[in-house]
Amino acid sequence: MERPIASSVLRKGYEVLNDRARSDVIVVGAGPAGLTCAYELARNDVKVTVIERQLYVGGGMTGGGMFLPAGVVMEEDAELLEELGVELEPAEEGLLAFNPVEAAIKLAHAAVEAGAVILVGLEVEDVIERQGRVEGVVVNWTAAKRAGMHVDPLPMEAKFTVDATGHEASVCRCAGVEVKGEGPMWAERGEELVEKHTREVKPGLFVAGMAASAVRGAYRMGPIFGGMLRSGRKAAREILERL
Ligand code: 48H
Repeated sequence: MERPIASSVLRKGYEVLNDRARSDVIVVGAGPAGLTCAYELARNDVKVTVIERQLYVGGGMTGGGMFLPAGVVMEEDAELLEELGVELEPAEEGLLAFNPVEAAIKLAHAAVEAGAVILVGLEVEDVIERQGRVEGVVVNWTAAKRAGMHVDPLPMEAKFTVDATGHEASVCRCAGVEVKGEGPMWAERGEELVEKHTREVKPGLFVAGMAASAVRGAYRMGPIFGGMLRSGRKAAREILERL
């Protein structure tokens, strides 16, 4: 049985990667903003590929607040989590608490069910750029990068790319977009501004989630996630208008 196991994995794995050599949209980062963006795009029949360098999905949301198994959203931001069947419990001052692992898994499940493909263990190390327009990304195995091996990467083309890499805003940095870095914490303003700063930062490249805050030097907000969900949705909607 060993040969058919190897052969099936090689054939199927190659088929998936080869199919993803070109997507409508590449979302970099499977945190709450990236997964929401991918879900919104995929449910509108967009060919969307999520690239995540870790072997897990959920990004920083999975760790809740300081590893405690809880995150919060404001009541007015609960719609998507409710729609996905995430259990929400009334907490303090109009906040709802939830289990972050449950939320991350349900967001990823929704994105995959809608048709998005999530590739893990792949790190974006550069962008493809033609005449000032971002036309996809350059990826390598996270393991090869961490081992410090010099292995040439492969390109993956897309009509639009979304930087949802969180605090690092690493795709923006690769694309030469100025990243101011985050400001201090001011939760209410941070939650507002993350959506406002979600936009196309360079032709073909959108920024969403904490990366959008980092680009503009906006406030951080701690383990509250409504702004990330709204930001992911906003990026998806703006891209849908352009496709
Ligand atoms: C492939 C990459 C690369 C790369 C990074 O950090 P995230 O959860 O990002 P968001 O914006 O969806 O959510 C932010 C939220 O989790 C958070 O940190 C908050 C609210 N902080 C507030 C505060 O005050 O601190 O997810 C980003 C994902 C991660 O899974 C990374 O592994 C991944 O992107 N990633 N994947 N190639 N170059 N860089």
